[in-house]
Amino acid sequence: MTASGTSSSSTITVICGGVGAARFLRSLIRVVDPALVTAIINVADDMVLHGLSISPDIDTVTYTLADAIDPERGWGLREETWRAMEAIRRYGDGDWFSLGDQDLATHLHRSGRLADGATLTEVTREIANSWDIGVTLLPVSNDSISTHVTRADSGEEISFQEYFVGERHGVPISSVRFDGIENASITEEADRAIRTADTVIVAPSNPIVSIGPVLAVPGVQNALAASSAPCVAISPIIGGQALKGPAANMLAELGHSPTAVGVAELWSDLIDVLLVDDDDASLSLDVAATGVTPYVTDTIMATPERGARLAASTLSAAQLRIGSSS
Ligand code: FO1
Repeated sequence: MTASGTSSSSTITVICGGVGAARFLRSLIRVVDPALVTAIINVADDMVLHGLSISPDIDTVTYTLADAIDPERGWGLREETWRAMEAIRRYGDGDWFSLGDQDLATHLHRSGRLADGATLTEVTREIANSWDIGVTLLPVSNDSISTHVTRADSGEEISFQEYFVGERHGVPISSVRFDGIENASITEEADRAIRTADTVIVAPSNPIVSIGPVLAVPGVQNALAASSAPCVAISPIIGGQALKGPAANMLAELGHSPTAVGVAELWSDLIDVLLVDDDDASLSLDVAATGVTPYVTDTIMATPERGARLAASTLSAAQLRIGSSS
């Protein structure tokens, strides 16, 4: 057994979006062997632009674990150049979504392999291996799913990236739809990783547009229901705010409480324990009232040491469920 109470060979499956999940995974592999960790990653942010297949959450996780991510932006590669984007303006093509010169190589490789008939799972494995990522990275589905949101002001439906990047997530929304989800299915690899994990963790990612589409993929709920592993989540909302991105606004706009309590309410059928930041300790009783066990700790991964402590706390929190059910 390790200091956190988990066996040194326990497998961990983490349900992931982009930046928050990537930072959590980076912290997790400071305290456990990366070979024991599988990340099931959202694909509903994916899009085709300039004919290229772009998978932002998969790439954010890959580049972060490779220590190649641009630390300020939280997406794309560090020491990036943008000459291709400057050149493409010549043709009047949109440059609202920036693809760095080195990052383009990833999209070119992925697009070529998909066109050759490879699955997104296969290409993701190839890219992760090339970057020497010890964690197993799995898209939740090989099928095309794309998040769309309805603008509350005009009623117009726009793609997630138009909302997130084009509008800088500054417009209120009234609904979210995952286009293609009905015909999508969980991959065999993701299904197995959820069913056989010793611990399932829901990363501190946007509950609506990052974790939401993963949980909505047909087969994911069945896999989670079939798992006897403890399921622990980390609240991405602290003091009514997300550390990065529109999660708090989206929760409020869609009628949920933009707090750790709102997150517990959303996932009360799924998770056993919710890690709640020290700042939100006063919400513990309300979290407990949803049927989810609150675990109050420092959830801000501002330094590698704090991240590692959060990862260790998450594994300790999983033992709470095991302890209470045995
Ligand atoms: N985010 C931006 O805010 N602006 C961009 O131009 C942008 C380009 C981009 C290119 C590749 C990639 O993998 C991610 C990119 N992101 C960009 C981030 C991304 O759109 C979002 O962070 C996620 O989809 C939300 O999780």
